Amino acid sequence: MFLSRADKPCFFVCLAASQLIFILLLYRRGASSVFQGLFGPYPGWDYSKTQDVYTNLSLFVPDSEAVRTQYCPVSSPILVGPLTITFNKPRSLKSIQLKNRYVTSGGYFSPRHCFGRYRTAVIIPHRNRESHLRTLLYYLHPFLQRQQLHYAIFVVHQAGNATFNRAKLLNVGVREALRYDDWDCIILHDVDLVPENDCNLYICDEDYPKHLSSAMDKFQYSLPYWAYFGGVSAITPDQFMRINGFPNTYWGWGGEDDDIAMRIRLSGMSISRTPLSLGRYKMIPHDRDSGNEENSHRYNQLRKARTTWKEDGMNSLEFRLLSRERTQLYTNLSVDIGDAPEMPTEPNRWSIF
Ligand code: UD2
Ligand code: MN
Repeated sequence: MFLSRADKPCFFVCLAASQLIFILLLYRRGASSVFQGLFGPYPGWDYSKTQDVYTNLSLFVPDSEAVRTQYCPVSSPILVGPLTITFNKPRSLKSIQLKNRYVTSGGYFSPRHCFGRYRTAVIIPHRNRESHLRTLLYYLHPFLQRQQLHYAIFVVHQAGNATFNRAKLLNVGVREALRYDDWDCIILHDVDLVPENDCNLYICDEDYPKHLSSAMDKFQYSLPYWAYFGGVSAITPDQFMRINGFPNTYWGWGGEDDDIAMRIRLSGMSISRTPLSLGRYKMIPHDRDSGNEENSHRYNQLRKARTTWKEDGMNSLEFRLLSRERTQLYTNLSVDIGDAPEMPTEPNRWSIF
């Protein structure tokens, strides 16, 4: 039966055409997005039933005599899955501190009844987003504690009114964070993105940089395009050095995330990605900030990224650290990263990025 059908040339044409369409879809939308599109959402998570991120957090409190003798389990016993996230309540630093009694100066936490298996630094680029920062801290501290990580939160604050430069701030954050501890994993985190599922672990993939915010509400919980790398990602110090860190030269909004995605491929790695069912985030709604206007040079910069990535990055990073301050919920690094240079206006050529 099969043999006789396969003999017909039309069978092979149809087979080839369907394979071509499938490959095109994978290329354009990303594998997880295509599978989800074809087969519906991955089973397992019901986001209509959510829990408070502080539920049972007190289970982490040991009796005072308890001594840590062993590593925490690979899988934390008190993860709850989908979380209730709301942005309508303002949060004060004081109230967040009261709810996170075991977070120590500088935004550090270590599980108290076992040794954290993973050491994770979270780096947040920041300017003029204090209320977003408080909301993120309110959700992120208990989220990370539930995962039994040894962690710290670093906020890299761009001082002054020069054009914002997210990628350069992240470079500063990584360089400075590595002075504090021997981190296994560095999480690069937009200030306005809140994870919706505590099983989305803030640990790194051994082989490749990992994109954690694969499904955001602002993109209807799907990837906007195949190589997308914005939002929240996880990278080991080694992987970060392999790509020479991030570009320092993207001033203003846009392009830097695509440059990073390109560096990852140019250095022989790929992007690993949290499945869409797990990598869900809510973004606190906001307008474009003044001082972070669209970077009109980004397409031209991206066209040259193939040649510039080796000389623009950690090996060319210059900044002036103005202060290091250990507040109760995070380490604040205030930094002068300079100003955008005058750039010649070149005609913008279309690019796939
Ligand atoms: C998208 C990406 C982001 C980045 C950006 C382009 C998402 C969810 N995120 O963010 O990762 O690639 O596009 O540059 O798609 N920030 C401040 N103060 C400012 C300006 C920016 O703190 O004045 C920080 C803050 O951490 C913010 C991040 O930079 O979350 C990205 O800026 P955005 O939120 O204004 O841009 P958005 O949402 O388009
Ligand atoms: Mn945003």
